[in-house]
Amino acid sequence: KITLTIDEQEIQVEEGTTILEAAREVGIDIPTLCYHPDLTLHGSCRVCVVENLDNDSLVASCVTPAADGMNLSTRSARARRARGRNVKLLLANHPNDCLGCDRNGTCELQDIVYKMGIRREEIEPLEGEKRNLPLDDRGPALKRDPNKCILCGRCVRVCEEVQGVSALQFSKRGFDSVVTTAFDLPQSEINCANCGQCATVCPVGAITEVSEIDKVWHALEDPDKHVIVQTAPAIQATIGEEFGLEAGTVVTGKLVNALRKLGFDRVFSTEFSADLTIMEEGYEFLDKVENNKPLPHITSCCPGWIKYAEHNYADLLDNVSTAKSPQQMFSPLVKTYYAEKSDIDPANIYTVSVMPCTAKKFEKDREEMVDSGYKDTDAVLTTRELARMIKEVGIDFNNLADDEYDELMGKSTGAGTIFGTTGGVTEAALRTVKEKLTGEPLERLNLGIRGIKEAEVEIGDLVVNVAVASGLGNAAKLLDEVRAGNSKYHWIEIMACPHGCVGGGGQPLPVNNEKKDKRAEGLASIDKNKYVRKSHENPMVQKLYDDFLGEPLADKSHKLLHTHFKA
Ligand code: HC1
Ligand code: SF4
Repeated sequence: KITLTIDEQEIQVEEGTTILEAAREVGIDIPTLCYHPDLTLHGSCRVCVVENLDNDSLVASCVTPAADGMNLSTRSARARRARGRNVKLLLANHPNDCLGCDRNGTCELQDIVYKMGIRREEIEPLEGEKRNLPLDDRGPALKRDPNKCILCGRCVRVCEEVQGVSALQFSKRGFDSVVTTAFDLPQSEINCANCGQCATVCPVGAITEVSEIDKVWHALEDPDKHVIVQTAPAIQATIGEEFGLEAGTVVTGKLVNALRKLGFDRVFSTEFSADLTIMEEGYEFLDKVENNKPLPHITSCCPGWIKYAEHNYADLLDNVSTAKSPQQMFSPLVKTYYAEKSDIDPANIYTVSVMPCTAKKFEKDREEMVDSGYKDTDAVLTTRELARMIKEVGIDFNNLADDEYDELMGKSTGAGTIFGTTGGVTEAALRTVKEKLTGEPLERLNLGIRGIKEAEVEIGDLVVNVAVASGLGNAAKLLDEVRAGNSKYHWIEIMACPHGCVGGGGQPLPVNNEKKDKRAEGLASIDKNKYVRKSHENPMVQKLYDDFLGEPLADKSHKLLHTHFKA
């Protein structure tokens, strides 16, 4: 341990601790912008400078290690002036159109300006030329406004270090510096996975999702449209954050009630089709095992991972399940099965999904996603977008009574719920596979929550080696082994976002790993408390097979629930 003094407070910290971490340990909050707890250090924005009283110097606290005997001030006039000046210089070159910005209210720059008490008249003398760069708003999932970018590099780092995609880089120098794509191409035309991790670390409104709020209002206001909504598993443990609740607070009933109040005609759950995915994918895996087909079997429910695979691991696409994601199984069933049962013309049905994910916006626009004879999913709202709609009409979310999902496609099991966290798909699948093969229940696997996890699962005489990766950088490690022919795994689950969907690109901001852990715990608690926890026991899924689909992997299931991927 070393001893140092910060703001006249003597503290002891482990060697190697930065000044910023040391200060935070004793509750001193130094502002930061380029710093992010889950990324490597950068030290470029200089918003975290403090004064070293020993040698009258200013140091960036996020990148400077604390040293024994140091005497620092975070609040000296010199430190405050320097931080203020650095923030004002950022503002002098910023559009400052907070009122029209997606991040109004969750912007880290706005928050710092508020806390520092910076006033407009202090910025005006510094103002010079502003950037006037074109927006990249072609989507389909993400849009970039380089004029709002403060060059903190957090998006560049997450894309390279965590995702291993490197779709974004710094380009040019000085005033002309920008974060951009290769050859300045729109994000839709490059190797971007659409996972939106860049949007989750952006401190300002420079990278956000393409909004579909207007489209959804339009459908809700159209008397001829029958508007159906499905909610992804992860939403119920995260949307509460938008209304001031702790991360991981389970608000399923309030979520359903809010959607009814917004005017959706039916409120269903994607967990229903997550259970259905387990039936289809579970049988697909059993078929591969029983008939000695090539393994590992690799999951397909994450569209960010699928896009990444199409760019980087096209040679392994035959190992990837042909099962569509639960979102894309759900929507064609609405326009066929539900339409038939309810005697509604599918041409008048409008399908919306609420997803933690930006890649789902991309997925719904894939040209093959029209198996119902119509565009299967019409609109995808992120958790953040839905929260905005709820706030816009003044619904008092926290005081809503609990409501229940609609029948037919609203019932789900605990297996469907845990899809929303890394490891959940695998555990859900093996619950069903093991019971089908042996009649025995599966012990809890607990394959979450961070990085790569593996397990040996005994199913009768079989030993199934499973591996789970979240974050595309982690996925690449497993896939390189498969490619080299030295992977021992029979089953691999991949989710593009670290932690899986609880850490999705459309989730409430700001976020960090601790919050994601809590969100995952929230989902696990739902599964634990559910009476039915295995997909094959979902009565509504059984009814769907009895009344409409026939058997898993049969003709109709194949047409509506399976797909192919492009190399
Ligand atoms: Fe997910 Fe999935 S779990 S991919 O994370 O398989 O988005 O929550 O809806 O489709 O069910 C996301 C979440 C979600 C699908 C399911
Ligand atoms: Fe979307 Fe979930 Fe995949 Fe992230 S992990 S890209 S939220 S499906």
